[in-house]
Amino acid sequence: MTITDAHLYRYRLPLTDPLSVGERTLTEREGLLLCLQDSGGREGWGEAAPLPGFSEASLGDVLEHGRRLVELLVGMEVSVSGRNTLLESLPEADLHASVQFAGEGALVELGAAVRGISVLDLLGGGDESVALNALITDDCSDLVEAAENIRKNGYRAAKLKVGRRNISADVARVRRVDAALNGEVSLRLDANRAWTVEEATTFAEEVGELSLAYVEEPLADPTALPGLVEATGLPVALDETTREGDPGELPDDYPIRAVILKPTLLGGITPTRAWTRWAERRGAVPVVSASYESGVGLRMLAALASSLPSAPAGLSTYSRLAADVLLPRPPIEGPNVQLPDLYAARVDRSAVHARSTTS
Ligand code: OSB
Ligand code: MG
Repeated sequence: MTITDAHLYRYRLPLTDPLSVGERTLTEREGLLLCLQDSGGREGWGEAAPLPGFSEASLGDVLEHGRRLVELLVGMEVSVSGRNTLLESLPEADLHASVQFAGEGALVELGAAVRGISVLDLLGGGDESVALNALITDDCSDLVEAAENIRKNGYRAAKLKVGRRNISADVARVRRVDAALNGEVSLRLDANRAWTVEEATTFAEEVGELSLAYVEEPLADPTALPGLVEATGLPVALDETTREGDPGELPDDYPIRAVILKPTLLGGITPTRAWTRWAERRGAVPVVSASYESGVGLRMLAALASSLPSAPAGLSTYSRLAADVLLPRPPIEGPNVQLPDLYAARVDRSAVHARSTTS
């Protein structure tokens, strides 16, 4: 196929509640959409939504790289015979992570449209029903009630943030949630690197008899992770670590249960697949997760999760958006999402603003 046209659009969506990210509080989510077209008028959309506090690039930086990508792609001849040839045709341009995700996502959507197959089939196939993780947010006033609802609704996994209180308060919260989940829902924790080795050791000893799925990034000093695991047996997952280097830079015997993969922050489908292969070799599961993308980014994440041996995906950030760029708004909620429902929606052009691609 030949890419005959490419356009960038900006969106700005209200959040249901103010969102604290790093040191900032957001009341709306902003990002860019990339639309690629072929000579037959078929379209593929991708999303570049840098997350303040997590992405180094600002929206302005991303717009600049988006324009560079558009210049590289327009007029390009792309073989759509397979996922690898398609993604390898994306020029090496040292783009910001979210722009790389937009480029890969749009190419995959366009390639699927040209071939007349689903995005999932282009990615290598998988189940059309994708299991999701439930998030127990910090403002859940009644943790037990929240956990019971998650169990009754049939979720397979739930996630609770820890590390924002003292250790004994976290231990008490985790015990209450774990009891309410009643062994029917696997419990994931995320400490976002809050703890010293001593704190993490105390935590691990206090919850030792619970069968936690994993604790994401327990340590402020991640180099102490192997020692912590050896001393306590705490099941751990990597998240922040994946954004600090390539998988090949970690020791072969790195003792982890899961790797949280956020393609918007990681740089798209290709590094997500590289981390997945690394995780599989260690018997660890990949967990594809969102970073507050709109429906365009989210449906690519859902399809990607299905195409990988991913444990229930972390897409619950979508519920924080009070509006979407897709119409009708897709049902990205509940214990499972159905990919055909997500791909039945179309980008609502009245909800996005065209950005000149020639500055
Ligand atoms: O700390 O894992 C994180 C979202 C964006 C950026 C970083 C993180 C998150 C979440 C989302 O925790 C919650 C989820 O995984 O569903
Ligand atoms: Mg995390």
